[in-house]
Amino acid sequence: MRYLPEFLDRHAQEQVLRDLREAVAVAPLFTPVMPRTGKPFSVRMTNLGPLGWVSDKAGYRYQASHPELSTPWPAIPVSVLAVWNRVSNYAHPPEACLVNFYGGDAKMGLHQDRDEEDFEAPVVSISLGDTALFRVGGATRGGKTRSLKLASGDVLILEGASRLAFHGIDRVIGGSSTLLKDGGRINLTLRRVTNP
Ligand code: MD3
Ligand code: FE
Repeated sequence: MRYLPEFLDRHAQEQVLRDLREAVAVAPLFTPVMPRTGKPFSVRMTNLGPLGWVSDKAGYRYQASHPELSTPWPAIPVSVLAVWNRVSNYAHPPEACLVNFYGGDAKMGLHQDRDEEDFEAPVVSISLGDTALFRVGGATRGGKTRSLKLASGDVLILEGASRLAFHGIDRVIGGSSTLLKDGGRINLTLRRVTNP
C-alpha cells in the first residue's frame, strides 16, 4: 500500500469538489442495501465512469447505469483522472469511480474489493472532507490490522499484495475539515473492472 498524505492541495481539492457537485446533480447519491438482507448501508454512493459499483438484494455488481434513474453514469472528470495518471503505473484508464459519502455516523465494515475481473490494476483512493479512521489488515479476515487516519487530500494506492487486503472505515471525525460546508467525508475509489 502506498500512502500519499496531502497529495492534493486545497485548490486541487476544491476543483475536484466542483466537478463532483456537477456529477452528483446528474447521478444523485443513493443508499445501497446489503445482498439478501436488504439492510441499508450507512454510506451513500454514486459512480462516475463507464461502470459503477452497486449493491442491492440481488448482490454486488458493476453496471453501466444508475440503479434508480437507469441513466448512464457521468464521465470521470479530468481533475480525478489526473490523479490516476500521476500515481498509478497502469497503462489503461480506470473504468469506475465509486463516490462514497459519509455523513455523521456512517462507517464501512471490513471487506475486500473483489468484484473486479482485474486485480493487476491498482485501486486509487482520494479522501475529501472530514478525516476518517481507516483500518487495514492482510488477505485473510481475522488477522492483525493497523489503523491510519485519512484526511482531506490524502491519496492511497492499493497494488500488489495490498490490492486484496481487508479494509474498512471505523468512523469519521466530525468537524475535522472545513472543505465541506455541512461536514462529512467523501471518498473516491478509482478502479479498473475489466481485463484490458
Ligand atoms: C485497501 N472505501 O469503496 S478507501 C470501498 O474510505 C472502500 O470509502 C473506503 O473501501 C472509503 O470499497 C476505503 C481506501 C481503500 C480502497 C480500496 C482498497 C483501501 C483499500 C482496496 C484494497 C485494499
Ligand atoms: Fe473497499
